[in-house]
Amino acid sequence: MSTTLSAYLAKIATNPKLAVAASIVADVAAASAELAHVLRTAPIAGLSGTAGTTNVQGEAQKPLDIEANRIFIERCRANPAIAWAVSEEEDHPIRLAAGGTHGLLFDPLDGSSNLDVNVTVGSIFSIIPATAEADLLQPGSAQLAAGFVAYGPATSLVLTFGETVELFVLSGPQFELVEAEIRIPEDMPEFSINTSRERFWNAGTRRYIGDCLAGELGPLGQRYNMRWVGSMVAEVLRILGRGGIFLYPSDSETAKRGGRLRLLYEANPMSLIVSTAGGGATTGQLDLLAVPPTDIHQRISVVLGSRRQVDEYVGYVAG
Ligand code: FDP
Repeated sequence: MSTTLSAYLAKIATNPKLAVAASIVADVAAASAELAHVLRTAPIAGLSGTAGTTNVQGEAQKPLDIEANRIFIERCRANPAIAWAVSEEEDHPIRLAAGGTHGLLFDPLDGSSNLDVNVTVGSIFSIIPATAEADLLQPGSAQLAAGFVAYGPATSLVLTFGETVELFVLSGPQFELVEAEIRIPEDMPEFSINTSRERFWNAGTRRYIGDCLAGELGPLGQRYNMRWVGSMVAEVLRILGRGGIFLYPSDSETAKRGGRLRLLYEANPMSLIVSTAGGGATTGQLDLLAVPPTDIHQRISVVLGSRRQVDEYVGYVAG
């Protein structure tokens, strides 16, 4: 018999430390189910192209970025436990319930440059204990739950409360459990990096990818395959299913901003998921989950995937 997300969350909620986080996950899942429908019909509804506005990151917003953000925030407002919402699309944290105890940090629509070509996009979220605004700046190890939704051929929800990682798929109005206790396979020689940035890479990244490309004739002794969807949710979903390594390291062009990907609502939730599934997540130097944030929109170097490959990469960066 299948397990619904609601039944799964009801079980999680019997742990008093996670009961509130479970209720927030239910709201995120409802927002995602609504967004999945909006995405499927967006070209018919005229929600394509760009909106003519930019977000705090200076990136062009699309009508769907704005709509996804609206859907998420509307759901957040309905939950009295959410004191703060942080969104990629909002310059500042949004103050929600006065008596709230938790923060929800999210990227409502990640990989949105893929929208025009009908390739997988996603939502990424992180739930932390937070009453005061300053509580939003906690390292990833403080997360109570994290997850992402990939809107692809199926709408997949990957979820962790820090003990195990589960995969749910949207079926009609509800998510159903498809795979429990996911472990990242170790033996997939597959890397994922935007190689058009090679001239900006640091020496360690250059040597590591060079050795991947050398295949069975190089020091890594294996023939590597490459994948780059340009949508982090799709890359992480693939790694959870078959292993490999994903890299968006800080490079000479992005270094002044800290990197490309956002720490609080991209790197941290993905790192909790990957680490809980037995993988590794690093900046190259530091465990990603240990990085103390200084800004809600902080960017960071991200390398994650199968433990052995991530450890290998760290060795290359260390020289
Ligand atoms: P996007 O800007 O389209 O939202 O979050 C940033 C992100 O997508 C990731 O999903 C993706 O992995 C990366 O940027 C794609 O970067 P490139 O533009 O360098 O391909």
